[in-house]
Amino acid sequence: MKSFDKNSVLTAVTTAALLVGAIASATLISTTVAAGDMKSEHKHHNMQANADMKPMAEVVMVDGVVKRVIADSNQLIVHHQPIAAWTMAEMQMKFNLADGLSVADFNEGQKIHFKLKQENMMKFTIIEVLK
Ligand SMILES: [Cu+2]
Repeated sequence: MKSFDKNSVLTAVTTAALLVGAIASATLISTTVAAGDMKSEHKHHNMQANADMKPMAEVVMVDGVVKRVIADSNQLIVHHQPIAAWTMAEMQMKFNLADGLSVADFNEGQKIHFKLKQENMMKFTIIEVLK
């Protein structure tokens, strides 16, 4: 009866152990990222090559009502409807206006249907308004 070659058995065991280790690390990393808040949105994008999670949309269509116009910083306080793609409930938030959009064109109480872009560090910018 032919016995196992001890070296190849050892190699196989070592390889298996390394594989398990690599998978465990990968799992740990994705769990850590997923547990982070929305600030890690861009990390999700960078990791999407080997991740099976759905990448978060950067630009979404949103409905909302202008609650306040902040002329000094060209920003709007908007009460927006739920944003499913970002798992965000309806709420009031401060949004920046992209170049070409001016607070002068908005009024408190105005209903808007707009394209909202999310950038890293929770920066939200209205990039287009479709009335
Ligand atoms: Cu929000």
